[in-house]
This record gives sequence, C-alpha cells and structure tokens, in this order.
Amino acid sequence: MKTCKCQGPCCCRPCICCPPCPPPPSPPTPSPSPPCNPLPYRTFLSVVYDPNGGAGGFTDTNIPIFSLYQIKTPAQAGISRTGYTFTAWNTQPDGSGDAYTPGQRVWLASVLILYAQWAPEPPGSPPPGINAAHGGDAMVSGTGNRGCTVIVTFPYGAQLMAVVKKGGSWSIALPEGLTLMEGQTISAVQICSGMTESPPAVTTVLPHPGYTVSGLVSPVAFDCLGLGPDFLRLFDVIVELRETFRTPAPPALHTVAVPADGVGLGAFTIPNVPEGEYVLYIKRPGYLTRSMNVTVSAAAAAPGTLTVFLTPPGPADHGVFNLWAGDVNNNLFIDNSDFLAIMEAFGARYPNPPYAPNLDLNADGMIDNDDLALATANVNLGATDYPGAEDVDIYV
Ligand SMILES: [Ca+2]
Ligand SMILES: [Ca+2]
Repeated sequence: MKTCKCQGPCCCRPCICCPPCPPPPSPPTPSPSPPCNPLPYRTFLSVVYDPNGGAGGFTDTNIPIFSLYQIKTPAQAGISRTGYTFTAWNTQPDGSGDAYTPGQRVWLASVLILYAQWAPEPPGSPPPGINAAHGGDAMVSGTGNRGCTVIVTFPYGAQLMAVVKKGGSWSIALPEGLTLMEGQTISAVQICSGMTESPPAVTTVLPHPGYTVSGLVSPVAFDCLGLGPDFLRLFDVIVELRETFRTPAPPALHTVAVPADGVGLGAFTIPNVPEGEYVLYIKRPGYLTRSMNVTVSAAAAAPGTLTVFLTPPGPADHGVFNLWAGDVNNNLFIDNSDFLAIMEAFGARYPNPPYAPNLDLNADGMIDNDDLALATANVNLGATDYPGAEDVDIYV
C-alpha cells in the first residue's frame, strides 16, 4: 500500500495522498482572569511596617509564602511617634482595613502592608516640688497642684502617697522605722486627673541642721590675799557635750576650748547639735569638773539657736557657777590627796619639773601658797556640790 507523506506544513492545503487535514485547533478558550494577584506565583513575601506619621519603619522580607508569621511590635519594627501611643496595626492608613495586633500569628498568603495606628497621649502632669529634707526629719513635704496625687519614694524603696491640699502643699510622715540620713535620696512624682505621671523630682537629704548650743563660762573668783575676790583668767577651760544614753560612753560630741579674754567671761559655741539628751561638761586641770544635764528638743520650733548661759552675764552673778579649784588629781573631790600633790611640787616653777599645770591653780607659773589657798577654800567639796548641778531641760 502506497503511503504518502505530507510535505511540510501540509495541513494547510489538501493533499491527495493525505487524509484530510484535521481542522485547525480552536484557540483555547481564555479562562476567567485570576484576581490580579501575582502572589501565588511567588515563593517569598514581605511584610511592610509603615510608621504612618511616626518615625522609623521596617520591611520584613524573604518570608516563605503560607508560613505562620508573627506580627511585630512597634519597638521591633523601630517605629515610634512622640506624643502618641501605638494602638494597633491596620492594613489601611486610616484604620478602615483589617486590624492586627503585635504578636498576632497569621498565615501569610500575600504581601502585607501594615500602617501604625496612633492615639494622642494625654498631657503629662507637672512634677511636684520637694522641700529640703534633713537627716532626722520626721516628715517630707513639698508643693504641687491642688487635688493632684503625689507619690513619694523613700530610701530603701517604700512608697507613700498624699493629695495636694488647697494651698498647694503636701506632706507625708516617714514610713515607720525609717530614719532619714544625710546623702540619701527622695523622689516624688505627681499624677493629675486626665494626665500621665510626671517626671520624678529628686532631692538629696541634707545634714541635720542641728542647734547651736552656746554659753558663757565665768572666770574663777578667789580671795587668796584677803583683799576681795580676784578673777582668774580663763585658760584652757574645756567644754564638752556628750550624749547621755549611749553605752559605752561615746567620745565627746563637741569639745570647745573657751577663749581666754582676760578677766571677762569665756564664750563657747557648739554648732550642729541634734536633738537629744546630753551632759555638758566644763573642765579645767586642777578644778572640779562641772556637769549639767541638757535636753535639746525641737518640739516647739524649727531648728535654731539654743543658748545656755552657764553663768548669767553680769558682775552680780560671778561666782555662782564658778569652777572650784583644788581637784588636782581630777577625782571629783577636793581633799588631802590634792593638798599632798601640791605640797610635793611646792616651789616648782614653769617649765621645770615637778611643775604641772593642774597644780598651778592660779596659773601664775609657780606652785606656792596661792595654790594652797585656793584649794583650802574649797576643801571637802565634790562635783555634786555645785549649786547648778540640777538638770537643765531646754526646749527650743
Ligand atoms: Ca581630788
Ligand atoms: Ca600658782
């Protein structure tokens, strides 16, 4: 059987030896256009984070299609906006699209453009004022806006709050058991209605201002020549203030050498004395030590100046609170042991031994009858015999 070959693209014309050409294929019927979405043909997607008025922005790329994707936070996307608070992500800038929340997981099937949604922040409260605080204070106070709340953070973290009063002030008693000390810090914030918390106001605790204890020490009167009282110059009179209720006894809180001013009174000033119970000592070598109990309290007033007149000024008062000469061995009593010590150094002159300042009761550089006369005048007296030995309670 003869076969026939069709030559070339024969199917366009009849060929005797060929069977009729098949009809040309009909053009393919176009299928309905798919949604204009090229994504099914892509392998990787991206998520765009738009600050939408804020600062920053981020595009997350190379995300496999149909993978589970976690929406980022504004911080992760590096987006912020001053004066606004982030509320959500949205596929439309005006928030009319689909909303997404940070941390939400989605199956990603298409490019996602997320616009940050913002809400304006309420205005911030003004910071409060804190008055100067001192060591030992029982209260902390300050200023603020009437009706606002002030929250104070004390040393060691305790927090207490107060409402600002009508006059624009606030005050808070210290937490129980807390004692303010120099160098500690106190901070306070203020919160007013409809406003956010203020920035903190901070203050550093100052030293306790204390009190000034001052006074006058009388010169020592004697009459060793029988011609009326002379007055001993005030050399080396020491004033000490010691806390009473401390065991063991602390060193003197303050020691003041009273300046010599001829025959006048010796003035002393002890600054920065905190409230408390004290014993005030007045000492001079060879003389009976004098002591007084002193209470310093701020119950009635702000810290100020406390004046202790150990000897009220004026000639009529001289001698009332004098130091008594003769206790050369400083055992708080004038007796034979003191006379014996003076006699053993009798005739000695400064600075040659056995001269000693505690034996030279009139400070004339010589151990002689004047010193014996001074001791004799006070023999058998003890420190508790001072007329001013009673307690002195002083409230300022
Ligand atoms: Ca003595
Ligand atoms: Ca003398």
